[in-house]
Amino acid sequence: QKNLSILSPEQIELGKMLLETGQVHLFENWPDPGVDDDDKKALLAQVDLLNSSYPGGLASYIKTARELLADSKAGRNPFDGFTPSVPSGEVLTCGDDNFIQYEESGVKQIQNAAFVLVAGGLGERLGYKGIKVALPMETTTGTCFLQHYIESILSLSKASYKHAQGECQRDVPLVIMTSDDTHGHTLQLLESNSYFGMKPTQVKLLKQEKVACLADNDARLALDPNNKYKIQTKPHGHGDVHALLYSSGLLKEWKDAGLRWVLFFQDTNGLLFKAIPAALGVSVTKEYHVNSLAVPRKAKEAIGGITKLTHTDGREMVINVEYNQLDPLLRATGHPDGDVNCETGFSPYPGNINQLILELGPYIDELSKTGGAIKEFINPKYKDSTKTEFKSSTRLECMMQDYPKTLPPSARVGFTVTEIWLAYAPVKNNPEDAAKVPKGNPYHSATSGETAIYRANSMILRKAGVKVDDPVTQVFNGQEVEVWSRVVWKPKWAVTFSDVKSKVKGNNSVSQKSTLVIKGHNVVIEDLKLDGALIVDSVDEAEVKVGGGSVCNNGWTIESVDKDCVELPEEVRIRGFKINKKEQLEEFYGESGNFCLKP
Ligand code: UGB
Repeated sequence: QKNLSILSPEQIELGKMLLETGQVHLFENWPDPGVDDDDKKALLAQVDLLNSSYPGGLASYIKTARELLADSKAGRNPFDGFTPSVPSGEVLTCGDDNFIQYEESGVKQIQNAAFVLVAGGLGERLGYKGIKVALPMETTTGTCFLQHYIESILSLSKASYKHAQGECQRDVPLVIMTSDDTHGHTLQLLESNSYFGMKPTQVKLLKQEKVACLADNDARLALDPNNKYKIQTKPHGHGDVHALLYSSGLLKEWKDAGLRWVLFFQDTNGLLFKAIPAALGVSVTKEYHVNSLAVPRKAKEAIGGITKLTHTDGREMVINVEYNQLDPLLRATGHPDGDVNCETGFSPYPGNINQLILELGPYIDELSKTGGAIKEFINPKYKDSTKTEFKSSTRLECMMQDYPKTLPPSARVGFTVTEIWLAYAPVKNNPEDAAKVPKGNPYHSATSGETAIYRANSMILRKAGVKVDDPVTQVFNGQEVEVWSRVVWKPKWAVTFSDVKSKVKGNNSVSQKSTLVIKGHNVVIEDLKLDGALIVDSVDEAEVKVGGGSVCNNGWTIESVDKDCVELPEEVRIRGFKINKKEQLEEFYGESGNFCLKP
């Protein structure tokens, strides 16, 4: 009461709301006016931010938190009444006719699409200090994830324009969701690299805010132990992306501009864009409102499983069930062994890789009802079995793949499974944790993320008719990986399997020790025998034919490094190897015309 005089009418309203929602402790022990006034105002400014950045405001946050905390204390299962079963979806095999057709229809639609990268996570599990999108995707060229993503979008849109036939060619939008942890560095990375070739107006950064922490089962907001005028906050999860897109007005803008699809993707999966065109083709063909990209998943692997859930009351949904919930759900519903591999060597539940394709119209309709709020969950760590106290404060969390949970039964929700080697190699785990992953399960480390790029590109070349040697097995940072020829190409060379197929001709071979880097747009490889390192670059106007002979040199070797060697950059240490560039044939064609690189 005494302090009302120092607060604005808006702040007084916020204060009332807090008192009505059981948050009196926030104001207890406030000194008289004149003491700490700026701190008191700062607390209410923080409350204002927490209130305005949450759909429904803080009162709604506290109400939901109380309900979920009560459920958690009572041990109530969020899947009560639901029986899981294996859903059916579209299964794609890279390079077959079906895949090529889907790719073609997907590429046509790219210019009607907007891309959304969720990159607010700091990557605690990876233990890397910088932002993850700045990490090199592979160290042969040193291209970082963000550069690869942007160049892929630019090349896909260029390929899409070819089908536009006189329609206007629009700049495909890219939204990046950041957080306080990643915003500044992401902007700096973009600005210092001229947005990697995108127009700055094409890229929008939306920053997610953290949410208030909760101190106890009554959902009392937790104060910072070192500052009684500050509420503790923590990330709310990638599910925030829906509310942010909605409140930014971008969805409406896109709809008015005639866009039809929104594609969501994560920060460190260097393979993803190899599967995007075909997956979008599936959305177009099957008219899916929601299409999740998935890969075969090893039982208990730390990615969610796509599951069909059928309720006793008849409700049905196809939804991601997180890996820590799938096993108990299966055990509780007549599968005593829980989450186990079937005869294929994989879990029958496809693994969610959080690449979602949403049809914009139905997405806006749904968000107009929900404001983008996503079903949340809470995961308090209790001090003991009485579940009365927490070890540390907790908060509500939400996941972007839970979007379909509120959809009506009429919504067309499907998924598309494709090979792991083609679509999924995230960089999430630090070397120590990766080395502990059970044999046969993916490491999801910087080591496996990079070697997966070489494997995928080599396998694609093989499918396109190139003779690529078998890989050798090597151990880096305690992880056994296949080392294939280091084949890397820029998206401007190829963004689809058909692109690759049309640019490799005749009899080509690549030995295991080789490195092949293709940077130019119109480069055709024909009758090339490669046993060493070859790097070809050109301006877009040049037509270059490479081949008709052998390239043989000492090449670029892949060499182990000690992960604890502090002199080495962190991005090298976390993969456990470096590329030693000994000898190469490197050519750049800087003007228009036809050229032949005949070794
Ligand atoms: N992210 C944000 O942008 N904001 C946040 O608050 C948190 C994260 P993680 P997670 O593909 O392997 C997901 O931490 O959440 C971004 C799926 O839930 O890497 O443990 C962050 O920057 C799971 O079903 O993953 O697991 C990153 O880009 C499975 O699909 C992205 O969100 C798993 O990913 C994911 O964050 C996977």
